[in-house]
This record gives sequence, structure tokens and C-alpha cells, in this order.
Amino acid sequence: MTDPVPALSATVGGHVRAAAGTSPQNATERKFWFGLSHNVMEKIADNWEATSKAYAGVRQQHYFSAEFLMGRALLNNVTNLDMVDEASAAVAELGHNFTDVLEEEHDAALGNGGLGRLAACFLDSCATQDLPVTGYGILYRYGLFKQTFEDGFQNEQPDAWKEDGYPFCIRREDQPRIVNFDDMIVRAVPYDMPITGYGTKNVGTLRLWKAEPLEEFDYDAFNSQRFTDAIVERERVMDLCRVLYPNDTTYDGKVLRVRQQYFFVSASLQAMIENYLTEHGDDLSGFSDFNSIQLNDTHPVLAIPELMRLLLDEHKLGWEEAWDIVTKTFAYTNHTVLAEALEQWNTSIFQQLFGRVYEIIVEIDRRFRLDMQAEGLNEGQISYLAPVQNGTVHMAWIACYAAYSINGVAALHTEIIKADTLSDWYGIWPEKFNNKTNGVTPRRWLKMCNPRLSDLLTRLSGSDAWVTDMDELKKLRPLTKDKAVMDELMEIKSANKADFAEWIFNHQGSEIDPNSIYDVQIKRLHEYKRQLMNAIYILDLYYRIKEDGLTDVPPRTFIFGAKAAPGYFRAKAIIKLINEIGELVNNDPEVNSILRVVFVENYNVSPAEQIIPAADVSEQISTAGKEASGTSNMKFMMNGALTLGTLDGANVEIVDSVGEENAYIFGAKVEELPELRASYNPREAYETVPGLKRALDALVNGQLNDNHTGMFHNLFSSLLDSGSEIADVYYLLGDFADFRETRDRMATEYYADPQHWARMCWINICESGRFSSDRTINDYATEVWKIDPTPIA
Ligand code: 26W
Repeated sequence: MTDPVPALSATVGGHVRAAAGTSPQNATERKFWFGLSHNVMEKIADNWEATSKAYAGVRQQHYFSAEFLMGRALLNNVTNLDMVDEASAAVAELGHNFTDVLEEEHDAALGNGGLGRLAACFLDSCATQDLPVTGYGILYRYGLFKQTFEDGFQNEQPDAWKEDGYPFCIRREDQPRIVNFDDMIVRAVPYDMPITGYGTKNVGTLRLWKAEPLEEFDYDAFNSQRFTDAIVERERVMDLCRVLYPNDTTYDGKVLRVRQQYFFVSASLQAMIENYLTEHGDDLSGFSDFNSIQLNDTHPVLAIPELMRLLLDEHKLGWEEAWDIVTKTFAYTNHTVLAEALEQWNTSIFQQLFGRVYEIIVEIDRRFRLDMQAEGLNEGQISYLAPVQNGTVHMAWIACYAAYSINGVAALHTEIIKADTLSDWYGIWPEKFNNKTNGVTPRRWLKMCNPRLSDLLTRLSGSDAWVTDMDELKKLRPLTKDKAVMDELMEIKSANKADFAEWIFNHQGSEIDPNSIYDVQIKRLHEYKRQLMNAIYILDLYYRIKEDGLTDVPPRTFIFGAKAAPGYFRAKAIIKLINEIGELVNNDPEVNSILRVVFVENYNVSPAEQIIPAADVSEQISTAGKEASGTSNMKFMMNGALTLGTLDGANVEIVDSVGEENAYIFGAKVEELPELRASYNPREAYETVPGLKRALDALVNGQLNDNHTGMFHNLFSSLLDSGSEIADVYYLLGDFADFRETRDRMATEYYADPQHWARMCWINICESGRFSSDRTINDYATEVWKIDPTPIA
């Protein structure tokens, strides 16, 4: 006879007791979160171990990324284990509230934005599809800074996300690696995070490395009274993974950052090689048959010379043999066309930190030059593409030279890198280039964050198969004809909007009208994303109501969420400006029943999960050609918000899927911009485009207050005055008239025909399957990685 399985409340209760040292009833919500989290870990432990064993022997993919923007883990895992109802009931039985317990979790914000969140969505899809893929990164002690607003200005605070413990990361004490720098030796200790999938027993792994001193203490130094020296040296090592660099898209050549990069790729490669030797014997020539590595942008590109070093120096292979392995191992993804993002390191930094790796890079460079001469390239081209030039090491060029695959992240983006950013490489090796349009996981970004809509989709399609096969939703598209379904869709949106109104009131005291249009722009603050254009529109609309007596204005709530890199002055100025416009609008009794502006403080994965299900309008308004893909555009679409956007990044493919009539598209196209720019005069736009002058003048005539920082003047003149850079680089004033017309029309149509609006939203939901990361990962797995599902059951 087998023992009956204990009720979940009993096991959860036990874990809470262990964590809290009190009865579950008297435990704090935080302790409850610990208890429930430990319970989840207990449930998955055996399958996790079995999965790691199964993957060790087959061809595996390794995803190297300096960033993984994971967000919260508990609800995600409970959802994947299909125990949401059970867990919620168990928590209630023990006298607590499930939602409150979930709110106790800090986001694991080990990433800046799109690139880091993409890596997290990818891991979810790999686990769900039983694919042998492991993620490798850095266990930052402090994640992306916490943002607060003071007087409308952004302030940054450290994000100590795991200081009082984090049950989802397991220290693998027994598997440390040594990473050698010329000026320090570091012990790399892996911390593994389980990645559960939906509807499968397989549990993947995210391996995050922590830097520690080789020995706990330098006892010699202690004994000889050099106590402080010993402590200082310890701290120097611990510094290595203390903080995530908060720059998104601007490269700055900090020594500590390149140390971080080398640290995690070296430790990861050592672990991979050891696994290979254990599983497949001493002959490393088969390494690339069993291992492939995806480089998430250039941040982990040092893995290329480091694998050379390990093969040459530690495993005694010859150069040709080692290079043959290396060139069959790496694939490289490019995530941006912005020149300021291209990583180029001073050769002196490499010489100082890892002389041997630098030596190898110099040899790669020498052989590259010979190779290219043989290919018939001229000297000019060769010196432009060479890995080492003018005292700098060009990381993207090393990647393009060594990788067997180079991809962009949306169709348009891939065309741009082929024609422009990486065009010379495309000329040499066109067959290396391919496109992999990004995607997002429908588990977190629909099933988990929008239970109302998920339940409707499951009911209408007769099963939850869509959760792992989003193309199922296409079958529901004809339901646009069913008025009852469209009504239900609108009721769901209303309920989500009411929830968000409550959430934002509880979080920052903002009062908004759930019956207004929720018009949302959430993403990192960058000039090319044009939050400033959005802000100027709001200001213009405000003056149209105030001064021109515009009536019948559709009520709207403008919602923003964005962090600015701490050193990005102009981005911070835009945050201050939006907050000032909010002050003006929200406190004006003549206007504040029609317009509201809300800036969500400390935007992160968890706030996104509250905002997106409630959104009506998705602002995707970057200058054409600048946004590589965008991924929030996909999340909004899945949740039935309409895209107001330019033909940029993945917007192009979204419009292609839903039809132009089911999105609001405006602005100059990539191919039109060069000619438009040639004759462009922002001053003329300022004088002639309706509304522009009045709105822009408010930045400098005292109507808006930047607390004497000169910030608003700087913004004004960035649009109008050519100085060291040309005026209005991102063509904001050029696109303004079209933006204004399109946005006005959109708001009018929302109220004019709600049923029509609902039908458009429905089509967006039903056509979003193409933007599931399951599709993206399946494309990588079959076309690039050549790996097979390896289920453990
Ligand atoms: C070294 C400085 C630095 C930091 C971050 C350079 C480059 C980056 C990233 C590549 C920036 C990034 O997150 N890019 C975004 O990647 C997303 C996922 O592919 C895309 O959806 C976004 O369009 C792109 O901006």
C-alpha cells in the first residue's frame, strides 16, 4: 500500500514553518513566499536532475548572455507545474492571500531591457519544447538599479534583489572553476536556476557564475598583520560580479565590464569541455558535434579566443585543429544597428588583463588578413574588417569572422545588417546570414499575466493547446463575427483596466479613469525610441484643449514606463519633462477629467505584467530603421492592444500578420528617410507643422520647470540647432504631423465604434502566434543549432 499524497497545504505548511520558525498562520507574507518557493523546488528537484543527465550526453546548445531579465519565478513555476488553483487554495487554507504572497518576490532584474528579457523568454521556450539548451551568465549581486522619482527627476538606488536569500538559485559548491586574470585569480562558483517548462517534466538550467576569492582568507596576510590588505584583495574579487552595467545601447569601455565578460565565458567553456571529456572521451575533435554556443550580442564574444586558448594551451591541440572546432561552435546574434553600441576594447586593457588571450586575438588577426588576401579583398577592406585595428579590438568583427551563423532579430533588421551594418561580411559569407524574428513566451505574457483572456481562449478553442501552440488561435479569428465574444473581450479588457487603476493607485497614488483609453509606451528611455515625440503630442493636445477650446476630446490616460541610463543626460531630461507634463495636466481641473499622464516608477518585468493586459494602445514609434525588433510590441498584440507605430523592427511583420487595417501605422519608411533627410529642415517643421511651435516653446518659455538644470533647453535645441550633431537626428519633427493625425484618428475611432475596435483587437490576438518565442526557438533549433527535443519521461 502506498501512503496517500499529503495535501499541498500540509507540505507548504511544513516549508513555511521551516523558513519562518512560526506557525504558517503567524508567518509573514515574505516567509510564506520562501516556504512556497522551497515547496516548488522540492517538487522539481528530481526531474531537474534527470534532465541535466539526459542533456549531458546529447548534442547541446549553450546560450551565452551577459543579461537574463528573469522577473519573478514563483508564479511562473506554479503556472508551469499547473498548480495555480491548488497553490492558491493551500495558501488560503493556511490563512494567507496568494496574490499578496506573490507580491513579496523581488524581480530578478539581471538585464537592462529587450536583449535580457529575450534571453529569459528563450529559456522558457527551450524548456517547454524539451530542447537541450543551457543558459550561462553572471550572478550579479545588484540587478538593474531601482528607479525613484524625486521632483520628477530619476534617481537610482541599488537593487539588492537576493540579499535575504533566493530559493530559486542553487549553489553548486562542488563544481567551481578557476578563472585566471594576469592580475588576479578568481574562483567561479556556479549558481543554477531551474527553468520549468509548460506541460513537460523537463527542467532546463540557467547557470549564473559568482566570483569568489580562491581561498576564504589569505591567512598569511592575516598572520603578518596585513589584515586590511587581505580584506581589500577579497573585495576586489567580489567586485567582479557586484553590479549589472546599466547602459543599454551605449558602449562604455569599463575594465570591470570586460572582466565580467571574460569571467563568465571562461568558466562556462571550462564546464562544457569537462562535460564533453566525461561523456565522449579525450578526443576533442568532436567537440562541435556535441556543442554549439549562441552569442547574445557581442558581450560574450571573448569566448571565441578563450576557447582557442583552452584548446591550444590546456588541451594541446594545434592551431588549425582548434580553429576548425571554434568555427563550427559559435553562432552570433546582432541586436542593434546603433553605432554607439559596438563594443571595441582598447588593446591595452586586454594586454593588462589577459595577455595570452590578447596574443591569440593578434594571431587570429594575422591569419584573418592572410585569409582575406587569398579571397582577393583589397587592403582597405581588410584593414576595415580586421579584428585588431587602431589600438582597439573589434568584438563584432571577431564574431563575424569565427561564427558559422550570423543573425538579425527581425526581417527588416536582418536586411539592414546585410546591406549596411555588416555589409562587408555579407559580401564575403552570405551563407552565414539568416533572420530569426524575436518572440515572447505566451506563458508569462498571456496565460500568467492575463488569466481572464486566457480562460476565454481556452474555453473557445476547447483546450489549452494554444499555450504551447499559439497558431491554434488562428482558428478563432472568425469569431469576430460573434458579437457575444466581442462583448466578452471588451469586458475582459475593462476588468483588466480596473485592476490596473487599482494597482497604480496602491503603488504610487495615481488616480486614473478606467473608462479612458490606456495609451502605453513602456521600454528603455532612448532618443531613437522617441518618447519625446509622445510627450510633445500630449503637450500639444493639452494646449489644443486649453487654448483652442477643442471639445469632444476622447478621454485618455497616457502611461509611461522607462529607465534611463544613469549617465544619459538627455534621456533623464525626457523623464523629467514627462513628469512635468504630468504635473501640468493632472492638476488642471479643466483638463484632468479628459487627460491623465502616469509615469510608472521603477518599470520592470512585474509592472509590465500589470500594464500590458490593461493596454488599449501600444506605442511603437521609433525612427524607422533604428529599433532592431522590439518585443513589447508582441506582448501588447497578444493581449489585444493595437499597435500605433512606424514600419520599424518587428512592427513590419505584425502589420503583415494582421493587415494594415488592424493597426495604426504612420511615419517615414526606412527607404524614404535618406531622401527626406537630405532636404529636411527641422526649423521649418517647427514653424509650420500644426501645434509644434506652441508645444516646443513650452520647454523654454517658463511654462515647464526643469529646476534650472537647463535640461529642457537642451532638449529643445537638440531638435532645432545643428551643433556637434545635426538637429533632430531621429526625425521627430519630420514625423510629427503624421503621428498627430494618426493618433487623433485612433482615439476617435476607439469611441466611435467599440465593436469594430474589439474586432481589431481580436485579430491581433489570433494572429500573434508568429511572435511566440516557441516559433523563434523552433527556428533556431532546426536551422542553426541542429538539436533535437530530449524529453526525460
Ligand atoms: C555595450 C552596450 C550595449 C548594451 C546593450 C550594447 C548593446 C546592448 C543591447 C544590444 C541593446 C538591446 O537590448 N537591444 C534590443 O534587443 C532586443 C532583443 O533582440 C530588440 O527587440 C530591441 O529592438 C533591441 O533594441
